[in-house]
Amino acid sequence: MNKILKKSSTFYDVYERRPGADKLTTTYCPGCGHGVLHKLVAEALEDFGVRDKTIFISPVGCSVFAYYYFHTGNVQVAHGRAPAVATGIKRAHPDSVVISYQGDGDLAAIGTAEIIHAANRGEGITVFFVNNAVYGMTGGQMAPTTLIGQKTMTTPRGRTVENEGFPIRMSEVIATLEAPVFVERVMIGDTKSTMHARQTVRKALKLQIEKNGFSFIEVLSACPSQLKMTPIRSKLWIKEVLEKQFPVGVKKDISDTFEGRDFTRRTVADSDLPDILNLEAAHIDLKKVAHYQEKPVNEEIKIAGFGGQGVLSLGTVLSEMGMRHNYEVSWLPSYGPEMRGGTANCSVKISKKKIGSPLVANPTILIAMNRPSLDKFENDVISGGLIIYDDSLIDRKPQRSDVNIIAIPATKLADELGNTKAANMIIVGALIEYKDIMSQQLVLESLGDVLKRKNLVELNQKAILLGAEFIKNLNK
Ligand SMILES: Cc1ncc(C[n+]2csc(CCOP(=O)(O)OP(=O)(O)O)c2C)c(N)n1
Ligand code: SF4
Repeated sequence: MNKILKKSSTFYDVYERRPGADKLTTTYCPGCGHGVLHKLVAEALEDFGVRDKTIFISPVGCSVFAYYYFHTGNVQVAHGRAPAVATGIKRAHPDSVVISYQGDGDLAAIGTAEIIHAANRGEGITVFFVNNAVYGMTGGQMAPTTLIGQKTMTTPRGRTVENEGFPIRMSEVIATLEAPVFVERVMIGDTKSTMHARQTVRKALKLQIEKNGFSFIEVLSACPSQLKMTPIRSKLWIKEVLEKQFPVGVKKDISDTFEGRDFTRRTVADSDLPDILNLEAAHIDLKKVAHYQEKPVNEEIKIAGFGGQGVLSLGTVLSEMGMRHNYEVSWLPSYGPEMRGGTANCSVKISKKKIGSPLVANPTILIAMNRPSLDKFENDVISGGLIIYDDSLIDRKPQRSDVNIIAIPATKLADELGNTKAANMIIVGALIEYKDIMSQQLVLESLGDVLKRKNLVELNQKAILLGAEFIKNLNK
């Protein structure tokens, strides 16, 4: 066993999380730049006394197992997503030190959008971008930073501009943005360049600790295994070849004038919540709804029609009213190309039981406000369910014989009332009269709290009464 001369306390003494018998060495190949950069970061975290408030984020790539080694908070994330996760963590824990540690496949290919936007927002995080010109973990495929002419597994004859475009200089790209505070490219090559990288790592971390500045450190790093070179040769290659394409140096530094940024969350005082959430309006008066508390209500409702028929607001009114009756509710709109002309629909659940998913695949109640909706959803209704359809617009009867069917000329009745748009509330009135799952009185009283356009409250109250009247007449 090799003797370890000095190991930063930021690393675990024994890598218990590493599977297998070997708990003392890392998973990195000999000569890999990741190991050296890990040491520089670990040492800085120890010296700055921030190990216990550091959260290290490792996405997919050879460094995905950083959590075996770093005795910090660790989050492993999906490929390319580290800056997005770092954003969330930093915003939730503004006093923590958040490190997004990414490879070139991760940051400059699958995760390009995440890094650009995190940088552009100036998140208070430190990004270490390991550029080894290749995908290490998966066996040496071309990365966005692979050099022209470089042979990789996916460019066996060498990368060409015509086929794969130019290598992307990420530091230069990030430096063009306004928000980043410090952007530098360094390399882990000879001792001198590694010692300079050490200073840069420290500067970047300090900038986060003291001012919450966004910094981006690109590290030219060796991947001897995939470059098919010895460790020594691969370090020379960084200096002699890789650096020609990716010149080291500071690309942007406004750390002196940057005053710092406060990521502390703005919180809302408890006393303001009722007002913000309009809780008074949503207050449940259990006395008024006592009759409904004993009923085993469990309705899954699909409401469908043309965009513009008030399909979504029909669903909103039902779910808002459901809440006022102490039911569990969910409301899920379906926006799609069909919003313009074809069928729009929404799913509403109203239940005494907790709701797992808001999706309604097999409705207990289908409200069809146009023919395409009836055609599309009729067969989904459960046996014994209910179909309510607007027979002033739909020119066919439902075919099902195992469900209850109510034909209501909602649009015609609404026209007679003076506003076609009230057809949806006529259906609400009919539904609650037929199913007796809500108090008509309470629905009428609460309508003003739910509807956005207050001048329509009276009209809609009349529509609800009209729908109920229609059902009563059916039963006579
Ligand atoms: C969504 C997704 N796509 C692809 C992969 C396969 N994959 C694993 S690591 C990797 C590339 C890693 O390369 P890089 O980010 O350069 O890190 P390195 O291994 O060189 O340190 C890829 C494509 C994956 N794990 N997840
Ligand atoms: S494959 Fe390359 S990047 Fe991955 S551990 Fe080995 S040397 Fe490092």
